Amino acid sequence: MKRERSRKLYQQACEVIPGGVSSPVRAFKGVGGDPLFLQRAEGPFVHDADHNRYIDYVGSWGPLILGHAPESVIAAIEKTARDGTSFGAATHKEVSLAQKVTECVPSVEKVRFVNSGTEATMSALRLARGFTGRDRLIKFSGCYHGHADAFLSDAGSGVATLGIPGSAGVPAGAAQDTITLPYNDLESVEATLQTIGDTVAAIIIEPVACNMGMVLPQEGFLPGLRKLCDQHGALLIFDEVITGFRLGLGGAQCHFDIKPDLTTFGKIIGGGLPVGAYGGRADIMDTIAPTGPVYQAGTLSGNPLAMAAGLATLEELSAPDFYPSLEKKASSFAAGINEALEARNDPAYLNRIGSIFYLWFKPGQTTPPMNYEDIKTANSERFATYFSSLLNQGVWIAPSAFEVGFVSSAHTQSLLDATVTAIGKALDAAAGV
Ligand code: KE4
Repeated sequence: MKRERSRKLYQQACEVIPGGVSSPVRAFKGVGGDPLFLQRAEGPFVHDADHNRYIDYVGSWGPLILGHAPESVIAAIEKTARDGTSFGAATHKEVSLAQKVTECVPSVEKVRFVNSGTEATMSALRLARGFTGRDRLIKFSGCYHGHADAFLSDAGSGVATLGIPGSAGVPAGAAQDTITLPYNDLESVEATLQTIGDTVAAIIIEPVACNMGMVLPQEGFLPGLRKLCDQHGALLIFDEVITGFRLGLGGAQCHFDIKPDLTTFGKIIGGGLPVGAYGGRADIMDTIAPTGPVYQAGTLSGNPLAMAAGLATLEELSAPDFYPSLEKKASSFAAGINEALEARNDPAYLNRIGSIFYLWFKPGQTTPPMNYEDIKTANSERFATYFSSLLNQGVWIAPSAFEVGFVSSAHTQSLLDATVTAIGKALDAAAGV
């Protein structure tokens, strides 16, 4: 495939944008070569600047569970835009979306909208600190909660992709209150809380870790965190920026039947427009200004345009057969991939939950990864070859061994079958690495 225009755009971009990208993980540093510049998309397809078409499993990193430019969402955006995009005032659309979120997620009694997942987690942490009067935070290696100072130690996603321990520019004062522990290691959490439990404001976790590749919570881990938080008076924050409305209308917390104190959202609730949110117990949420002393604000928070896109998206997701139909597609896709893996003596391990999937390039592995240390033992060169082979076959997956893939409702069975064939060829190409 020729990608001349992408290459030229990348050269121009590097003159005026750091690294030529607006977010580091897009820069292809984890797979080599120049980043793709995309131009348009529809349904399950994206098209690059050279008019090459790809079946898309990045889905803009999670928001596009309906695929690109779904008719109902575009119509809602077009209609709303004609009445104004943002007023900097309260509107009925944000009330409607807040009502929808609280109906779908029982632990969320009140919710505040912001403009990104980072804003959501940053605000939830400040709220937890304000509500408990404590400063410390426990997070888990390989989890990514956005780029606010407190979350960047040993983080996943772009931080992992670049192979950096954290970030320059984070003052010691901001990082000293963050304790980072191994995912699925309940004993380390228990031991930590036994020594400093009365100084810990919150434990934040991705209930399914999707920024170190994919690591599922082991039996007892999430209930154990719930119990420890109750014992020590810390708040449990579920970062459901990826899993929220992805694993079902109730997200991972309903899937695992665990009730966090606060939940953060992003991606899907904006339907492809910039929306984040944090919500939870009313007594905690009422600590947020103007009803309480914890300050958080935002010029474009709750703007009618983004609210309309989110409402139209959740409307589609509320159809009774939406998730069962998506699960049918995703499980059939996974079965095809596992067949391809078994036929090649398991060069990688497939992890999947719902429409989120991840290939861990650890040959001969028959048990799932438990934590970030496990994930990092994968063969990253093999992944890079696999990625390039898929790209040249017209399949677009995340350009990082620490990101997951997404099936959308726009992916047809025939496209998924064609992708399984392409994956087989990509595994063969990577076998020699
Ligand atoms: P944003 O600020 O990027 O909207 O959301 C931050 C965030 C918070 N929590 C979780 C669990 C997340 O996955 C994210 C962002 N996800 C990454 C991709 N895995 C964003 C991609 C990027 O940084 O370009």
